[in-house]
Amino acid sequence: MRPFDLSLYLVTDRNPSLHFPLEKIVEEAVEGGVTMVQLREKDCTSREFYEIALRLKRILLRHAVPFIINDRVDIALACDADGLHIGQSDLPYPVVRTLLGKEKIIGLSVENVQDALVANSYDVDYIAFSPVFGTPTKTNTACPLGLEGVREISAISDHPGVGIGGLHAANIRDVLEAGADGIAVVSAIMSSPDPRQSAMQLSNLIKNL
Ligand code: TZP
Ligand code: MG
Repeated sequence: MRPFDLSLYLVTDRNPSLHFPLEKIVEEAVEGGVTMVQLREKDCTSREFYEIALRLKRILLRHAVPFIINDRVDIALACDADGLHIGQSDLPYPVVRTLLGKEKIIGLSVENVQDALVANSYDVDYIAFSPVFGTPTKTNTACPLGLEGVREISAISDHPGVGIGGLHAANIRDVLEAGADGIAVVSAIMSSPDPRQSAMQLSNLIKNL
């Protein structure tokens, strides 16, 4: 399996990317210090998803940053991504592992302690605490875990975990101190007028904790 570093994880969304094309944001973000990228597309055709995936994969290979697909096992296989991220209503983890094989990185979102206990019975590569805080970027989420939820889940989880949902420069320290191993962001980088600078600021905060 490709080694991976959860510390600053960019999850893409073209909707809040007000300023630049996706490829430019991703490239600048990795130059600014993003350690992992997940392509998350909810409103496009399979063909478009696949073509975007191939373009991002090329960029991320040059930067040696792992490339993860959200939800779609078929797209992950078709573009030979480094891994897949699934949630609680996607295909079950054991099915996804069988389809992708043991060399791929698989992440699983957990929404509560029960999900995390189930994840302990799986060889998932990481979990996501989802969501840590409420966020306009994704409104159909479970009830936000808050810092207390991150603390509770990281205390019982056997897997490394990344926080997602409403995270930005002013609150990432709290989330890491609550037990997360990394920070996943959408709008803090996708909506930034300077994605490289925003990634650098987050990266420096994380490194200097
Ligand atoms: N999953 C849980 S919250 C979320 C996803 C994809 C969106 C996070 O977006 P933002 O802009 O970083 O709050
Ligand atoms: Mg999903």
